[in-house]
Amino acid sequence: MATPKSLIDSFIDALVTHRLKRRSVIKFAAAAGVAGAVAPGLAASAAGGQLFKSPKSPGTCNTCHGLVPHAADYVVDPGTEDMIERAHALGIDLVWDRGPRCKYAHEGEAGAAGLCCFRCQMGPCTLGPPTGAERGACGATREVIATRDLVRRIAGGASAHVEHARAAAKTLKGVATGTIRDYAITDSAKLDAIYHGLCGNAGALTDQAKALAVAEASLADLGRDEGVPSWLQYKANPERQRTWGALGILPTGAGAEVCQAEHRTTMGVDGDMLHLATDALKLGLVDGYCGLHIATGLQDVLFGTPMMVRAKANLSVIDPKAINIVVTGHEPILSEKVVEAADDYNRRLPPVPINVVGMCCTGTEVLMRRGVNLAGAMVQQELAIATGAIEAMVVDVQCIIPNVQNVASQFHTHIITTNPQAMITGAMHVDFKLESAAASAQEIVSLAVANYARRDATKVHLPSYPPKEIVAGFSPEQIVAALANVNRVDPLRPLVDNIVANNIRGIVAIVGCATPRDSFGYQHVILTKRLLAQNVLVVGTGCWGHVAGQYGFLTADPAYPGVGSGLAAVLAAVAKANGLEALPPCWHMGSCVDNSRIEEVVNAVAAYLGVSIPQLPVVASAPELITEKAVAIGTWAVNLGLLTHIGSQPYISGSSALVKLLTSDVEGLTGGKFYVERDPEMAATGIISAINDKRRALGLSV
Ligand code: BF8
Repeated sequence: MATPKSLIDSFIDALVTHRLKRRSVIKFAAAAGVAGAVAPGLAASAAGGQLFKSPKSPGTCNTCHGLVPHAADYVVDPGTEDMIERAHALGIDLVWDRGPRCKYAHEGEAGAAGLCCFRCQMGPCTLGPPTGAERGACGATREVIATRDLVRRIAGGASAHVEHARAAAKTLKGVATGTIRDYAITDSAKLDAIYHGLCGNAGALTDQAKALAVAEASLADLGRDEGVPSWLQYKANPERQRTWGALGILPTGAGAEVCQAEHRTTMGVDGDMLHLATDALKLGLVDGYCGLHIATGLQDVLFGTPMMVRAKANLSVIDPKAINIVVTGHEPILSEKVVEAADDYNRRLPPVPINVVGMCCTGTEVLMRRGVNLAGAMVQQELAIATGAIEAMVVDVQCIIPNVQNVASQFHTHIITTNPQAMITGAMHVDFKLESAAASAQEIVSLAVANYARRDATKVHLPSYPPKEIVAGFSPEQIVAALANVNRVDPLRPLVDNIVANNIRGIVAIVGCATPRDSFGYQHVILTKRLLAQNVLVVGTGCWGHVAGQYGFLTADPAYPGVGSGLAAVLAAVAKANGLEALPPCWHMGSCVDNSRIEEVVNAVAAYLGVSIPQLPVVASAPELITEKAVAIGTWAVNLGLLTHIGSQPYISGSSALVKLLTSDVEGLTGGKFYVERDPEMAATGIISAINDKRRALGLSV
């Protein structure tokens, strides 16, 4: 017999099948008061996830699927909405449509709470409401099961950044030894700075010798079995290093730490929540200093340190009159060469030129250094293909959803994988080798050019909304250079003085993914807006940068719409000193590994004021986090001593003890803690309040 819930599901299905606009479905469900009964997958389809039940106390999965007021009606980028409608009209299901698929997570409320364990063949075990069990087959408690899985997620995220760092280090080593000839040392000054930071001042050496020493020191950090990573000693400020040492969380090499984490969390090894949680903190440091910093630093040496750059952002950067290549993933080692090969092709003035556009963090890397236009965030990959105008989507590693191949199979688009660690069933593969990088890039470009003949013009659909003009490239070097035009002798002074004077209330780093659980970019935009209005300087990285660009937060508008008067005046003064009409209200600092750049700024401000990082009016936020990498970065931020806001709990709410540890008690250890708040309006209030508290403690006005 049909239940009310199944009837509603059928109704929604019929509506979607008959191509009613998803917003109509959302509004109908909301008006009828049946939101909570809608099947989760279809709710995600209809509402981007906001039709789930209201947040409950820790221990229920709804803590990560709470109702966010007004999210359903919010349009960040009309072009994205247009393409979602278009994809649905073509019968293409998207990441917004599929939604979470764990039965126990959403009906029994255990999976999302971290209470499902797959660590051995006696299970799987589910604790909590679905089974009533409080211990697994081995006796593991809620605390142990939830913490073990959190450790594994952080280890997964850290390993992604470590492998990214390894690729950069191997490239630099090959350049230094001459085995890799398609890359070069582009930024000698940065190389020199890193060399002295890692290896000390060992006399005058050639760039090649310095590069070899830096590459080998970096690779040694990944492989070391004892001692602290040299990059941690180089980049982390002394107070933090002392704090971590006293806590016993200083890591050794990345390989050893990730391997130990896997070992500790396998069945029947570490059965103590606190002990496991210290491993989580340690892995956060592995992420920061064996992943993020190495990747950023060595990529700057190879490809240049970003400086201010103009570009455009949103799906409309895809050009229906050009051969379009999307580069997506994370490592610029590939995309830099693709951009070069496309430029070479275009220099021959072909009848149809190539238009390279970027997505995800690879897109951000080539935006920051080359001004390549941004097509969109990770969740928009399917939409880019649905334009019907993409000849090749070239992917390297991380955040490439496998469904891109399903969507591509409905068009002429080639999905081209390039990394032996990242294959996709049905996709083409070009074996990208560092030693023959230029040739591989040319092969990719040739595949795209040949594929243009297969484009079906009747399937091409681009949103009619023009791209946003953006300004990016805010490396610490660029920030200091811009401030130096205000005060050449003491460049940081204009920034610090304005913080002290409360023209800048504080700094918030908004980073990380864009979730498909809400309307695209909703939480990023609301949070950013509210903070700007309160004179908070917002810097950011990752998929936030795509949302920010598409909404207009990276547009240099001399009217500074929505920006508090104090912050607007500071931005205008810095712009004027640099001969610019305006600066963007938010400063885009790069890809997710470039969160390392944010630490550089925070360290500099702390040193200038003579205080520790936890004392600063600085907060980190990942309102829409998705990936394990984001969890690892968040843990690193807590280690730095920052209040770290996240918009959903990382599958730990089933253990109230672990929740208390990470959202409260850990502050007594590192000075930082997690703050979980799904509603961006509430999050903005909470973040401003925390900033004000820090200001008061420093004796500053609020
Ligand atoms: O590293 S922000 S969805 S693209 S994980 Fe991925 Fe998240 Fe986007 Fe870059 Ni970061």
